[in-house]
Amino acid sequence: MSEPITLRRFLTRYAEPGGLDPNLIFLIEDIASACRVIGNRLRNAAFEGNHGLAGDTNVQGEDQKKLDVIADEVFARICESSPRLAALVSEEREDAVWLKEPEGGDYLLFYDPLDGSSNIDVNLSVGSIFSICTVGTDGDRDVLKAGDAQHCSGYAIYGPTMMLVLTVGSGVYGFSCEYGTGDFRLTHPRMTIPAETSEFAINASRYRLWDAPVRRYVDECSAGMTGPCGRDFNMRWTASMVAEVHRILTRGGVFLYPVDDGNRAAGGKLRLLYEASPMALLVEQAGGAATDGHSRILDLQPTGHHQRVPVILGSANEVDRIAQYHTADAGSA
Ligand code: P6P
Repeated sequence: MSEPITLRRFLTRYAEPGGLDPNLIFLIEDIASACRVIGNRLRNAAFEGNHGLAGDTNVQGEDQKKLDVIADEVFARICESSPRLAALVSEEREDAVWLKEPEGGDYLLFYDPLDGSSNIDVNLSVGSIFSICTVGTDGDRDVLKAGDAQHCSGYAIYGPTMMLVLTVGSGVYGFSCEYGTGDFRLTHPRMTIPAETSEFAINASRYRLWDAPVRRYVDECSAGMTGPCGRDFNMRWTASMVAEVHRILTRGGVFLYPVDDGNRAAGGKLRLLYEASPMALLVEQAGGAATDGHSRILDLQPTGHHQRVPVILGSANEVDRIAQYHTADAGSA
């Protein structure tokens, strides 16, 4: 029987012809270790008194869950010793945390330590999202990197099975955490998103706030066989972007968190650097598409660490159809 492909074996032998930079391998392994620890802390939360609120708000003005703080500290503690890691940019921290004087080729780690944490206390899936870019030149402290500059992105999903899903630029690979050994073993090679789908994910309670193109799209999906789509659609909403993206990578679908009358002043809800960009890279690497309704997310030039953007991603034909509705709407303005 052929040897199982562990994360280490994948990174050192299969990820890229000629092998990845060993320092990138160290960093990805450290991220995997951090996610393994976070998974354990989630499982033991009830015994450790770690459910509920931390009693503070984060830089986003959101109530921090105890496990938001713990997950952020785990990421920082485990990853900060990675040899060529120069800085951390976390959803939970105002500013970048510089670990060393930046040198060209050093790595920058962007992460949302615990995405969807409102699901924790009700025992539903949550995740961690990460993205890795590099420092341009010695002394360069610019962390506002466009999505196309990412070397690696991925997520851990803490669900019935804990998985690590990542890309290093040549496809999307899913590793399941083996209970007992804690090994991440390749179980989902080359995850792909079909161009067509009949499943969409959006928080439908915001219907009254949406712009016309989004309402048009959702109305047509809801009309099913009786409408212009000529087929019935299903809807999902899990309140965790990681879970939505994982479902889409596994069986297709489209996820929308558009700008609306409730979040327009903030630019949307989801953050570009450590949510939208890493997920957009995964989705494109799997053959899908990711836009803000008009532009490709990976082309967007960030203007701030915690900048928010609209996100529409998943099966390419559906993302394209929604973009066409936005263009038609803009043309009629
Ligand atoms: P809503 C979680 O808070 C998150 O940032 C994403 O993971 C998720 O897709 C979305 O917000 C859920 O938003 O409107 O259901 O609270």
